[in-house]
Amino acid sequence: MKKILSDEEFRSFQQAGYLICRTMFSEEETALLYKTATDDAITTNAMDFRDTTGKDTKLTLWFTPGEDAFGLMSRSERLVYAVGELLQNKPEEVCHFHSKVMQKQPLTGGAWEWHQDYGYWYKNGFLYPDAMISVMVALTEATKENGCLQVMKGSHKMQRFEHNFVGEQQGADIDFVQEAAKICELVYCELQPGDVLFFHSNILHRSDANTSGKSRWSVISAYNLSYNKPFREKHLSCIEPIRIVADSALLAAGTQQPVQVDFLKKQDEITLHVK
Ligand SMILES: O=C(O)CCC(=O)C(=O)O
Repeated sequence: MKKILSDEEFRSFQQAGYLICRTMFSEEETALLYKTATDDAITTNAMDFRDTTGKDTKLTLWFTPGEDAFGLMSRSERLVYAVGELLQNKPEEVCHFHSKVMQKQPLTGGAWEWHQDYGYWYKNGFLYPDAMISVMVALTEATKENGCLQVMKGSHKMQRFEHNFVGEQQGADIDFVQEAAKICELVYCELQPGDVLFFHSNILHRSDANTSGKSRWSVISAYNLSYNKPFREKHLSCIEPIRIVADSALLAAGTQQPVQVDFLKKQDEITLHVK
């Protein structure tokens, strides 16, 4: 079977809880994804999430991957196979929980508090954190200045911490975060367009507000293994194996397919804890 990641990359992910793969998407593919991020369907379904200082980040989230550029990206062999390798399972068992476009606007884009994705997803009734992973594809450059993702290296080996609302977001219990910070190295995951960041569902991560004049846009797909059946989640994409497509499908389809997907509405997010 096709192998996407080296043994060294696999080991690095197991130890650190994250992995950066440079230029997984070409310039042409990234331009196409960026154009799709500006599609009316994405922008009109964007929700604002306020940080504690009143700054907003825009987030558009959907569950079932479609035939549009984002659907073909998250269903591509390169991502689904890589996820299968990191979660130590067959690509046929990999399911798509949700994807989201994150837009941090110049100067006004807000911060995200320290959290674990499984801190949210636990509340949807998923039992196995090791069966879940997030994959960020950079659509613009992500730097310290424009609020790139920060991770606490190795923190995925710790437990799930309690998460509570901090403004409109949920943050991990600050006492645990402070203790974890004494032990774990803080890493700024700076990315170029087309780079991909894989991160474990239990790794502590956050991002700063965008204080620069440059936007920071990315798309994050969250994956789950089919055996990890949540008992409080109404969207079924997370347990339906992905219809994998060839890597070439993205460029072949271009922008022909409209983005017609099951977008999340803000009220649902608050009750369903899916972010
Ligand atoms: O994009 C960001 O800055 C934060 C994203 C994040 O924390 C998440 O999706 O869990």
